[in-house]
Amino acid sequence: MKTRLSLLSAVAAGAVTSLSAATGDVVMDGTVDAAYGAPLSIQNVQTQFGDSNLGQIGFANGSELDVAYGFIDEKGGYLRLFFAGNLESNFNKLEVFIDYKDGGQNTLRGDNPDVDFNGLNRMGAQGKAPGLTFDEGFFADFYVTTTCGGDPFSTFANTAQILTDGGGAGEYIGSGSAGPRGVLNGSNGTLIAYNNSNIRGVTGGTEAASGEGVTTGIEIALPLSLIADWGGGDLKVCVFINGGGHDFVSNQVLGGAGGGTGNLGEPRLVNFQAIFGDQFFVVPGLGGATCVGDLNDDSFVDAADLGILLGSWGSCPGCAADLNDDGFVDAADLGILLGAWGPCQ
Ligand SMILES: [Ca+2]
Ligand SMILES: [Ca+2]
Ligand SMILES: [Ca+2]
Ligand SMILES: [Ca+2]
Repeated sequence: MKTRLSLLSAVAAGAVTSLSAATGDVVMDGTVDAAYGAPLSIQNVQTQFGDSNLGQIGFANGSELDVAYGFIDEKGGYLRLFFAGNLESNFNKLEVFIDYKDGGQNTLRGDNPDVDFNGLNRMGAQGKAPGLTFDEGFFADFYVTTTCGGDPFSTFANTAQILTDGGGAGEYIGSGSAGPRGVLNGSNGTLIAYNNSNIRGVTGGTEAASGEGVTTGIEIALPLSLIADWGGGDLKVCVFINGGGHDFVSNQVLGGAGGGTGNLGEPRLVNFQAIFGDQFFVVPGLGGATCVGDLNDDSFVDAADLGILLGSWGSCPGCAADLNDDGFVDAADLGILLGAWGPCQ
């Protein structure tokens, strides 16, 4: 009996291994996989957008962002992101902004691609309203938004480039449902899986709290080909939950906005620089080869990097050569580069 049982479990284990290996050790199902590793950010405030208690993989009656995970899946060719929590099935929006290269927008412009009924531009500059502003040093380059609702339960998603000077490409990528059979298989290769069954995590309110321990939510696989010109460095991600018209920012942001923070409201007036801490988290890039001052990623800090730094001299917010992130490429950055001269350690 014992032999038969271990044979059976060996077969079962083999089946599971081959299944998950085919998708880079990650199963798209809205449940966090071991491959995601440790959390990159954990919610630190209760939700003011409802505390879901339905426990269904589709319908949810509240929205919260409890934990963020992410990694570069080189084998699968994806940037993988996982947001544990819930997205209320009333067409609330999960807004994901990625800063993965030089340039982009620190404050959202009003002339970005028209996606999701112009929802991206609903957050951008208009008239005297400046537009949603990210933390210092965060210059968004790409946008993913997903939403859910209806009966039967359905999910939808859009993506857009965020270019320094506006414009660019954006598109509606398709719809799906909940669980492993409902994966949204986007027209641009993006995969999105939902499991809305969490009834734990943070509760309703505005007090300090912890989203630790939640393992279900929204799972996104973004083809690396979509993040054009990514150089292999670290990626910053700002994620938050917004109202159904992209028109009312909740207090659910990662990195968390902190205890005592209520809903942030009008997106065009949201300024994450005015909120304590980083309202973004970092997904580590490839390898450990990136070192401070190695601007061309060849594992040496040398004349080639010096040339890049001198070529960016002056006011250059968001530039890679702005090594101390103060918006200027100047003698301070030159000093850092010279201090790191030689092979990366
Ligand atoms: Ca999964
Ligand atoms: Ca950028
Ligand atoms: Ca909860
Ligand atoms: Ca901040």
